Amino acid sequence: MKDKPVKVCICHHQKVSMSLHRYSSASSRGFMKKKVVFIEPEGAPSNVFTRLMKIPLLGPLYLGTIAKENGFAVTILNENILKRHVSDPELEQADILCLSCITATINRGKTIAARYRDVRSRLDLRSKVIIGGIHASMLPEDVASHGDHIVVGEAEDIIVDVLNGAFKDQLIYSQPVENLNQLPIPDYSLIQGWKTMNVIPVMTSRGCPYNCNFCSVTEMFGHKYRWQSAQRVFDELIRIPSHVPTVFFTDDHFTANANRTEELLNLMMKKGFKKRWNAQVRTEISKNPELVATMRKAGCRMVFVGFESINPQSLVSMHKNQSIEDITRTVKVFKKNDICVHGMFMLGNDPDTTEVFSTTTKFCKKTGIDTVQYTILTPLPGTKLFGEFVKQDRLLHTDWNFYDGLHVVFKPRNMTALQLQEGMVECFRQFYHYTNACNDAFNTLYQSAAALVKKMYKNAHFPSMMPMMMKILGKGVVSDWIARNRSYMKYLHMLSTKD
Ligand code: B12
Ligand code: SF4
Repeated sequence: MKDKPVKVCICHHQKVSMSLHRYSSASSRGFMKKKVVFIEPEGAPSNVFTRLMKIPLLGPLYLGTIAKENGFAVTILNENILKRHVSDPELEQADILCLSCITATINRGKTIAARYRDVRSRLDLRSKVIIGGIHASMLPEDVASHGDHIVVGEAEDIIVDVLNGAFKDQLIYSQPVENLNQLPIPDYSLIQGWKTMNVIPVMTSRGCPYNCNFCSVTEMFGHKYRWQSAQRVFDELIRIPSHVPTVFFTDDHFTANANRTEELLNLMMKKGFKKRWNAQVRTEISKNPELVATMRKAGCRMVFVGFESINPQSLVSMHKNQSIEDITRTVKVFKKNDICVHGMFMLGNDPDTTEVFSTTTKFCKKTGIDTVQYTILTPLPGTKLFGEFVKQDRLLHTDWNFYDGLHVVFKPRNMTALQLQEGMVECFRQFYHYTNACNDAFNTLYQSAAALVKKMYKNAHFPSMMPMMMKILGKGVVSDWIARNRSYMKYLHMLSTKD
C-alpha cells in the first residue's frame, strides 16, 4: 500500500465564466473538426453497480453534447459500457482528451492520460489533456501533473472556451449553471456502445440544502437546490429511445421540490409515459404518502434511499438530519405503494461499535427492505469528514482505488479497521443469501395470487421479482468481492496485529 502525502485544496476560488449560454450555437463548417474524446475510466470491478448497471456520469454527456453543437467531433468512451480499456488507436485519434473521474477512478484516469501522451508523441502529434469531474474539483493538486487544464466545478458554461484554448491558466474555476432548463438534451449516441445501456440516467436537479459530513455533493454543486421545469424534464424523457426500458433519476434528492415533482408526474401520466423508473429520495418524502402513491402510478418501481445508519448517534454525527422513525416510516410507506426500497447504509461512524453489524442486519430483515447496499464510511476528498480525518491523522493511505465505499481507508474509533471490513462483508452475507431469496419467492407468489384476485375488482400491482433476483445475484457479487480483496484483508489484518 502506497502512502502518498495528502494535499487539501486551499486554492483561491477566483471563479471564471467566459461565455454563458452558448450551449447551442451553430456548428462550424468547412474545416477539419477538432476531435475531442471524453473518457470515463472503469469503476472498481467489485462494485455491484459497475458490473450490473452501466450508468454513465452525466458530465461527459452534457459537455460532449455542447462541444458537438459547437463544432467539435466528439466521442465518449466509457470503459464500463465498453467492458474494456480504451485502446491505443482510440487514444491516437484524440486532438483533445477530456477525462471525467470520481475519486475511485482517478488512478485509472491518470494512467490513461500518460498512455495518451505516449501514443500521440510517438506519432509526433500534439496532445492536450483536460481533467474535470468531482475528484479534480475537490483535489486539483492531486491531478495537476497529469493535465494541461484542470477544471474545478460544473463546466457547461466554459467547456467551449476551454476546448478552444481560451484559457491560459492550468487551473480553471467555473460557475454553477444558473438555469438548468438551458442545458441541452444529452446526446447518448456520442457514447460508443450506448445501445447496450438498459438504464438511462436523467438528472433533473443539482445541489442539496442538507449538510451530511461525508458527502461531496454540496461541496461540488452547492447548497442551493436548482431544478428543471417539469416540461424540460419531460422533453428529455420522450427522447429516450424506445428500446431502453428504465430511467434512473440520478438527482441526489429527486422529490425535494414536491410541487415540481407532482407536476412532472402528472405530465408523465397525462402523456402516457410508459417506462418504469427509479429515483434517489430522502426520507422526508414518506411524510407525503399521496405523492408516493402518485409516483407509483407514474411508473416508479424503486427508490434508493440514504438511510445511512440505524445508530441514532451516528445519524447525529453525520449531520444526516433524519431519525430511525423516518427510516421505518419510509420503508412502510413505499412498500405499501408497491415501490421497492433500496436502502443504503454506512458503517463505521465514530459512535458505531461492532454491535452495529448485527443490529443493522436485524433491522433490515425486520422492516423488509427489498435490497440493501452496505458501505463503509469513506472520507472522500473535499468533504468535512476528509478534513477532520486528515487533521486527526486517521487516513490509512490515499490510494484512491480503495476510496469506493467498500474498503476501510481510515482508523475507526470503536473497532479495528479489520473488524469494520469483516463486519461489512458479514452484513452483505446475511442479506444476500438463498434463504432470503426463497422467502422472497414465496412472498412474491403469495402477493401475485392476492393481486390476481384484487385485479378482478380493481387495479392492483403485481409484485416485483427484482428483490429476489438481486438476492441471488448479490450472493455472487459478495463472494466475488471477497475473492478479489484477499490481499486488502491481509493488509488490514497486518495493521490490526500492529496496534
Ligand atoms: C449517478 C451516480 C452514480 C451511478 C453511476 C456512477 C458512475 N458512472 O461513476 C452509480 C449508481 C453506478 C454510482 C456508483 C457509485 N458512486 Co455515484 N453518484 C452518482 C451521482 C448521483 C450523479 C452523477 C452525475 O451524473 N452527476 C451530474 C453531472 C452533471 O455531474 P458530473 O458528472 O460531476 O459533471 C460535471 C462536473 O464534474 C464537470 N466535469 C465532469 N467531467 C468533466 C470532464 C472535463 C474534461 C471537464 C472540463 C469537466 C468535467 O462538469 C460536469 C457538468 O457540470 C453522483 C452525485 C452527483 N450529484 O453528481 C454520485 C457520486 C458521483 N457517486 C459517488 C460515489 C462515492 C459512488 C460509489 C463509490 C458508491 C458506492 N459505494 O458504490 C460508486 C462508484 C461507481 C464507480 N464508477 O466506480 C460520489 C463520488 C465522490 C468522489 N469524490 O468520488 C458522488 C459525488 C456522490 C456523493 N455523495 O459524494 N454513482
Ligand atoms: S447525502 Fe444526500 S442529503 Fe446528505 S448532503 Fe449529500 S446529497 Fe444532501
